[in-house]
Amino acid sequence: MATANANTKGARKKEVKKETGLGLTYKKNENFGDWYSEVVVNSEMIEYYDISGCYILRPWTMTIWEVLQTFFDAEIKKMNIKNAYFPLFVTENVLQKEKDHIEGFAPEVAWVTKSGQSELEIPIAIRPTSETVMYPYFSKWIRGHRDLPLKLNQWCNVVRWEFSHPTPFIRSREFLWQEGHTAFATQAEADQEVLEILELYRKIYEEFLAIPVVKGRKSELEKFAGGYYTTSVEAFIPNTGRGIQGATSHCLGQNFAKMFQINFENDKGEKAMVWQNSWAYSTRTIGVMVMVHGDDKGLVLPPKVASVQVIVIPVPFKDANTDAIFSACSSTVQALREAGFRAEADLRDNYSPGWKYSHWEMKGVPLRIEIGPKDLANNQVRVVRRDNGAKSDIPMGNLVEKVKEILSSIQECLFNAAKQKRDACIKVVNTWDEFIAALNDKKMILAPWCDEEEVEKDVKARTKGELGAAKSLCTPFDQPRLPEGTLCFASGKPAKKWTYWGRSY
Ligand code: 87F
Repeated sequence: MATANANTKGARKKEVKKETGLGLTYKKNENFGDWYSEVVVNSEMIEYYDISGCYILRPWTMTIWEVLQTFFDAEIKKMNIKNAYFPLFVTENVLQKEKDHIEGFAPEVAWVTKSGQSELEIPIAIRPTSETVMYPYFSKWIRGHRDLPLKLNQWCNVVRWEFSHPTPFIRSREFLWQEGHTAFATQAEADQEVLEILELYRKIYEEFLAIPVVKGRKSELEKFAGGYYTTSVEAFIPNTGRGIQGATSHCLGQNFAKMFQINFENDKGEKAMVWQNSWAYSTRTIGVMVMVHGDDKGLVLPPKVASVQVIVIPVPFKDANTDAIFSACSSTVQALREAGFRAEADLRDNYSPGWKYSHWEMKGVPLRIEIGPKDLANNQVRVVRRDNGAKSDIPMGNLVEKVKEILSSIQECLFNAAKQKRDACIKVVNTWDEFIAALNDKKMILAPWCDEEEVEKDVKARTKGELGAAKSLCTPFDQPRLPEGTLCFASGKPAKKWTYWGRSY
């Protein structure tokens, strides 16, 4: 009986999907990979393209990117960082200048070898990152200490010809990012900027995308090989049990200054080398947001980044006054827009209210307002939250105030829910056996570590397998107390620090 019932329910659900094109085939907890692909396409964020690893970013995506861009761009301008734009192409000669560090990356570099039918005399690379593009000009532009600091940022695309499984936003062959490149007279100034930028990245994740992150330092093995030290914000995807590097802020030290001869005359008249940083966040941020907040109805957008924060839907009923309902919807949108919200009405007459509910739920709009005859008569609107489905009626007179309250509550609830889930995935371990058990249990593992490169290599080797090896994610700045005599979980030597470990993207 129960089975038959479930079957009819299933059949009905499929029918609805066929009729309306709405609803997801996959469940987040059952088939995460397919669920993710379905969500990014059905929510109209992404369209697949006929080159593997390349995706069309549709307006629903780009408006999110623009919100993050507007915030970050204003913040770095306050820090007196200027925007510039350098070319997409780089010659082999210049790219090879960085050969020590480019070595590992070389297979990912894409080349232009032809124009029309004729071979180029020298092939030209497409930037995978812009150190080699920019730093020859840093060398030219920096002469004396008065030319410092030089602080540039560019908003651009980069190409990395990945061979591992491509995933929209998370691992694509072309992506959008900002890359900041700065040069200072002293290490102290560089050190300070690394942390200031990292704090902006934390804000992007926690305050805009409602995703908890850990700030910390990368191990020697995981840092940018060309740099001096790397800091990052690390997020976690509970469904896959994988950590994900959210953004990085590097102190490059004087390595590139040596390579590219970026020298200056200091205030004592001596020749000195600059200290450099580089830092970036990319459209990957958006993928992490989809993975963390999405549910079986589709995308869930935090209000602060949602292209549409409030969708207003008319609910006409039989012989009720349809015109009055539609005009109430329009004036509601107008009032919300005047108050600074991103609001829209869906007044299309070829879709039912029910279809519209599902459609905007799929697209993750944080708040839905329904206006029907009863609401009109009572001078109120019905509001429904996307995050928890909670419904309430609010008097028209309190509209703006209430919507403001509810949106900030949604923003807060999304962060708290994500944090609770993430925290439930954190496992503190002390021994190798506990480590392996936690790894199999898809945890983000905090373990005491001796901080030796060979030991990290050994951890990788010992955990190699189908799901990929475990590696260090970061050493959190916020360190729990390390009792004296604590031993490394992997080597048994004295531990120096607590470090996060896990599988990762
Ligand atoms: C792929 C191909 C060639 C990463 C690559 O993180 C070179 C590279 O240098 C490469 N993938 N990297 C490291 C990028 C380091 C650094 N660049 C500026 C950043 C922040 C922005």
